[in-house]
Amino acid sequence: MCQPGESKLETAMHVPEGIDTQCPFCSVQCKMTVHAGEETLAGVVRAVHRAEGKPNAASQGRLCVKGMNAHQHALHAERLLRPLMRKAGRLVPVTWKEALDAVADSFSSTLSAQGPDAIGIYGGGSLTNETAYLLGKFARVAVGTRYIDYNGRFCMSAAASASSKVFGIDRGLTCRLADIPLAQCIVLAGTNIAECQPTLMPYFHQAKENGAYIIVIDPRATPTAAIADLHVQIRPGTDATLANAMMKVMVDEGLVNEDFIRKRTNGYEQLLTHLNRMDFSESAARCGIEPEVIRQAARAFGTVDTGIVFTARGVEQHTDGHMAVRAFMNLVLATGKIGREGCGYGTITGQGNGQGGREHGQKADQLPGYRSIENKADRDYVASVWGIKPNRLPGKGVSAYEMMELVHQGEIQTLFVMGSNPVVSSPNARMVEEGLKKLNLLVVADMFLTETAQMADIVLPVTSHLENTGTMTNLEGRVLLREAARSAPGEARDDWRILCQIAVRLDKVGYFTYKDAEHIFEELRLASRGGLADYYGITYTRLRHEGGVYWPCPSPDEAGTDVMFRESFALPHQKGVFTVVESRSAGEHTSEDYPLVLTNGRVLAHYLTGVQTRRSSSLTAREIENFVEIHPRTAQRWHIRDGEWVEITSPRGSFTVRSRIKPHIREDTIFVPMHWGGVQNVNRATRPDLDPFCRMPGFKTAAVRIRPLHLSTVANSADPNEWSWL
Ligand SMILES: Nc1nc2c(c(=O)[nH]1)N[C@H]1C(S)=C(S)[C@@H](COP(=O)(O)OP(=O)(O)OC[C@H]3O[C@@H](n4cnc5c(=O)[nH]c(N)nc54)[C@H](O)[C@@H]3O)O[C@H]1N2
Ligand SMILES: Nc1nc2c(c(=O)[nH]1)N[C@H]1C(S)=C(S)[C@@H](COP(=O)(O)OP(=O)(O)OC[C@H]3O[C@@H](n4cnc5c(=O)[nH]c(N)nc54)[C@H](O)[C@@H]3O)O[C@H]1N2
Ligand code: SF4
Ligand SMILES: [Mo]
Repeated sequence: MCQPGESKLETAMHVPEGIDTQCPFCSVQCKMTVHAGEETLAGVVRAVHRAEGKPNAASQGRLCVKGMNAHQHALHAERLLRPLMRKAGRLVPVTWKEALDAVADSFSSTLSAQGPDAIGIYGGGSLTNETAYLLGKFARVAVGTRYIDYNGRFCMSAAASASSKVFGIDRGLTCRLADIPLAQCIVLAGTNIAECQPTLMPYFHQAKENGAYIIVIDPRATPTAAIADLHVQIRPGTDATLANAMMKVMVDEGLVNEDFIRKRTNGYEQLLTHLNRMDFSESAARCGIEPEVIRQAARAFGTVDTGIVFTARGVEQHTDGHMAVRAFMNLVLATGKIGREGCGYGTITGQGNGQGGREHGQKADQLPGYRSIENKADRDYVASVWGIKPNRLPGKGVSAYEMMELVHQGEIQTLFVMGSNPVVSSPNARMVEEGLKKLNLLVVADMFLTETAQMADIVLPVTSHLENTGTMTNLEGRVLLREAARSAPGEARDDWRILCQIAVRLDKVGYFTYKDAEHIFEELRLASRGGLADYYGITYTRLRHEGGVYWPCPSPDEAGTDVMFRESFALPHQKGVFTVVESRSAGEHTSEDYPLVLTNGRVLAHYLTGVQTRRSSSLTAREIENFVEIHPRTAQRWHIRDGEWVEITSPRGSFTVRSRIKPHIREDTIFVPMHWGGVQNVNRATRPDLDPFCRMPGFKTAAVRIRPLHLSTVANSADPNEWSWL
């Protein structure tokens, strides 16, 4: 946005020639060089930039369309260049001093009137490790609140908690990307890699060339399913049942690895008892899949020597996400496909630093290095690194959505959001919006005036991926250094500096004195030392020299761990743990009023709530508005024509999108992307129910009804809001 008093010239943004950077979007973290140039169109000279992939271990030099255009949003004229403060109802530019003083004054008065737990801190998986670490320290030391959580709760909490329980440690992939071509069978469950991590596809193509059998489990025939040998078109919310049914076939047909089970695992007997009681045909019916298809999948995975199971949000974003992931982990343990080349389990992590962001203290129950805030030894250690008494560390808080509930209930009165747009990305978005309106103070640190920032009292402009330095940990657990490649536009500041400057005003200067991001990383190394996610052996010098280092890396002399669990698992008994998982559906029950299952996810060209990608002309041109994918027979049944506007309603609320009739989705299911806010926001209809183990919301199923918004329907409607989109 061109802010009042600024000329267009001041906001024009360029990059110096040939800058090296890293894509800010997904968890692959592709490296690239952005070249600056000029183009003359109709006699007008304008700046053009071109991104070129740089060789690196994960994407091997490839870029997808989002990466190729990632500089566009960073150079966009709507970048926030000055702090904004609400005065007489409007957000107006102010100096940093005024903005930060106001934040600190308000924090101080809330601290003395209501105490620290009236302040909530809400982080994100796009933040660097350094910022995520500092945000955790800021919450606990500068503010003293128990309430900190982050958007990764919506993203990977199910798989993260499952990995911790089953293997004892949570790293996205337990193997390397290089193991994919070595696998003879690959299960891709609820993961649409072709659109969400496109530069990884060649690993799977290579596996296929080597003869691998690929199973894709998805209610839709996605571009990823296009490479499948077997597409299991599952009814949403029934993955746990499916994995159990596959497990039963493997047991019944003797496809398990008895030796591995005996030596390396616990709990197999209980699992057998459970499977004996299970009705296979009933399970297949629940999943909406032919029994023979399940047998085929089980045999394909059970009869080969090497194989990998991958899950992502399709399996994980359910109220049984934690258990569904554990049911898939059973398959890996039972066949001994972990801890060696071409084998493993992996959750395809989502955001650029989805992995690192969950390791160093942004989570309600967590301290750096994946330490627990409830464990005495962990508290003592981190308190000693931070130079405080352990009893000054607050206890465990609540999950991201529960924080929004506390906001709504008035218990949290101040919210500080750094790197997230929860008004769009939270389930039951209407409740979140209502809650935020009640706050005494909402502070948002972002590059853009997001839907959440528009509601804020104070907006703090931050640097983009082109302008700040820090480390990001990709889906493989490989730590990568991304260095600032150009100076900050306008008055935008690095996130970590903003945190330090507020901490100083809260009289905590002694704990927040850093000269640069590396200085914070040096402290993070120490704070993580000896923890599960041990970064002690990693330094900026090494990262510059080696390109990236896997964690855990306990010493500067060690290479870092590529394939995990070769000898033992990270639990006290060193064994992997089988899980007895109930076979039931996690979906919301459909009814006469709400007869369809709504699931949701992503498209290739947009990223999350679209704040960044909708500001990229090349990306937004590919998808300009939201839509619903609906099967031709379902469309016919509900009188919907292709390309017309429809209203989708759940017990929580309604949203409006354009129809896209496609035969590649199940007839009982509709699919809507998550990248748009306002009336097109799918989260107006998603449900707030949480997984009891990890507090992941059940995003991926909601019972809904759909109706076309023909002109006549609208004309007859009593609700004037329905006219607004016309
Ligand atoms: N283009 C693009 N790429 C992205 C992102 C983005 O926004 N856009 N976001 C990044 C982030 S943060 C994340 S978390 C990842 C997400 O990556 P994914 O998890 O791969 O993405 P989704 O589209 O949410 O869900 C994957 C698939 O799950 C299917 N699905 C829905 N319900 C079910 C179910 O009940 N069971 C099964 N088995 N499948 C189901 C959907 O049809 C969808 O194809 O992508 C990252 N990469
Ligand atoms: N229905 C439905 N809802 C979902 C999902 C789904 O599949 N279905 N997926 C969930 C998942 S997996 C995720 S990860 C969440 C994500 O949801 P959000 O957390 O809302 O993610 P973004 O839209 O990426 O918002 C991140 C914001 O951070 C800003 N930003 C980027 N980099 C930086 C930085 O370095 N510093 C600061 N301060 N800001 C920065 C961006 O401009 C953007 O405004 O959505 C969840 N919501
Ligand atoms: S979006 Fe992901 S796959 Fe695409 S360039 Fe960026 S990091 Fe690479
Ligand atoms: Mo995510």
